[in-house]
Amino acid sequence: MKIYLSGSIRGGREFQPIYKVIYKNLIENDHTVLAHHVASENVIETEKSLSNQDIYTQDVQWLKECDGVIAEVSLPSLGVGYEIAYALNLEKPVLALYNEERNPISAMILGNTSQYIIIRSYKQIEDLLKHVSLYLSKL
Ligand code: 6IA
Repeated sequence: MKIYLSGSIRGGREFQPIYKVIYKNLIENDHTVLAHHVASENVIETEKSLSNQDIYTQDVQWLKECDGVIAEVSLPSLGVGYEIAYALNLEKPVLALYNEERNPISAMILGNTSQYIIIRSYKQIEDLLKHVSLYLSKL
């Protein structure tokens, strides 16, 4: 499956190690990860040469191509929120994950009634990976 991995970049990089865990899990299970740069330690450095418009155009193309979106929403990020809304409008299944100690998460996510979004909290990495695995098994 082609999975779009959505996580905060300019909204803060505190959760990058978590994005990397999700990325590695997806690769180990033979999925293709689109927008994998969110998992990279050096995204801000390595993507410096891209314009904002290049980034937007590429990411929207990947959202159209993907089979589903896994979004880590513990940090408030305009880009992640935008990507979730964009994917839901395309009727792509979205899994939104957040660390349960990071409340409050936006009501626009927690209160979202779309049939295409699943919202799950996690405490440990093991819980997060269980949510990922269950989501993927239903795609
Ligand atoms: O608002 P944010 O930057 O936190 O939005 C993060 C989301 O937007 C991610 O899920 C990405 O898919 C997308 N995004 C934002 N910035 C980039 C980027 N380079 N490259 C690819 N996707 C991005 C940013 C580099 C820049 C800081 C020099």
